[in-house]
Amino acid sequence: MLYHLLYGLHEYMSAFNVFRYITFRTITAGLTAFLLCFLMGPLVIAFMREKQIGQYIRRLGPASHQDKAGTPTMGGVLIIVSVVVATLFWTDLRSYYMWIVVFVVTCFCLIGFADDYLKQILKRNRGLRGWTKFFMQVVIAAIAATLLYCYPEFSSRITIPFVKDFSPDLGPLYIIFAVFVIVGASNAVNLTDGLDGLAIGPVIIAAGTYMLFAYVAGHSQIAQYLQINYVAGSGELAILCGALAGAGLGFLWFNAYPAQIFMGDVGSLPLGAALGIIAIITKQEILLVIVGGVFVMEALSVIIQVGYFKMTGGRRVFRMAPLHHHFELKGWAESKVIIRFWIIAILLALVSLSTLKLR
Ligand code: 57M
Repeated sequence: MLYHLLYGLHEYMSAFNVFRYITFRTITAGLTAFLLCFLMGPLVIAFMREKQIGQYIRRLGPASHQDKAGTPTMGGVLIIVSVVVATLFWTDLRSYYMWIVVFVVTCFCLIGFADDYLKQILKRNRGLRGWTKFFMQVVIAAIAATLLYCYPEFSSRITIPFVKDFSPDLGPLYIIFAVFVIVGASNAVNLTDGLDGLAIGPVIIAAGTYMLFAYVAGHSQIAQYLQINYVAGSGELAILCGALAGAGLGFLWFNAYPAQIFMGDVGSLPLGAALGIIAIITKQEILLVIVGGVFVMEALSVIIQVGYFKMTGGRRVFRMAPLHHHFELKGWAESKVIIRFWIIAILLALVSLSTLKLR
């Protein structure tokens, strides 16, 4: 909205030309989202405290987590509102891709909200049933994937990291592939969200990485120079990624150890889904396994643990899954686990960026 308003003024004053640039609008979107999150944070925390929307802590976890009982939760609302508002302020509202991402983020946020509402507000023992939640995620992801597939400018080719001249066309199978990426990413971020700042840190890093990929994929000359798939219009997603990173930093201010608020499913589900759909649109789908390597590690630890547990009738590979609990139970301090996982996320982001050259 602000983009259309302010850029429109360039006819009267040339200084307003600056709003034409994606780079400039990415910065303004990041700052807007950060400020919204940062300024609304204390109000949301106070509101959640007053309404007693505090986290229930399961007994079987590491003992240190019992001290977290009652920490306000559902802070994801703060992140998603900030991202959506900043995006609508600074992107070109005619961008088809932007609306697809906003659709996915909003719907996954509502699924997370329903789950949290049952658990945290109605104080039910469990939220939505696992399969109900999964089915809703698949339906939303399938709608988004179909809308993309039917968009004439969108290609169903996938990019294989580190491989130059091979970009297979999946045809209609691309829809199934995209659903897998979106739903997988959403649940992997949800599983990672078990220590203060553990999920939002790598989300910020991944958003920053995809901000660069969205920019280069949407720039015909740079895309041609780097020999990557050119996606006309994906540059607007750089602005959305800037908003994601900005809102993430604003939330981290309060979620940093010791956390004053948790994001809840209302935050973790849409954040993961956002990374998934952005990876798809920018044609860096498989690379998400590296960019979001921390989330993959956490999800794999659960699959291995549960699989082995069932196969052996109760034996475990890790002291506890997801992986962060394993290290906590080995005696690592919570902040050490968190910062080490962030270090891994930064290194993986650098490896991912190297694929722009190494092929
Ligand atoms: C959500 N959520 C946290 C908070 C957050 C299949 C199984 C492995 C599933 C898994 C699971 O349910 N994971 C999904 C993990 C919870 O956080 C809330 O949930 C939101 C995210 N969805 O925003 O609202 C707890 O995490 C801690 N936390 C922080 N700081 C934060 O910033 O400290 C969260 C955010 C919070 C708080 O303590 O209460 C969660 O862990 O519940 N299940 C598990 O993770 C359980 N693992 C398990 O049962 N493992 C077994 C299986 C696999 C065989 C095993 O290894 O033996 C663990 N969950 C908990 N305690 N709470 C077990 C220990």
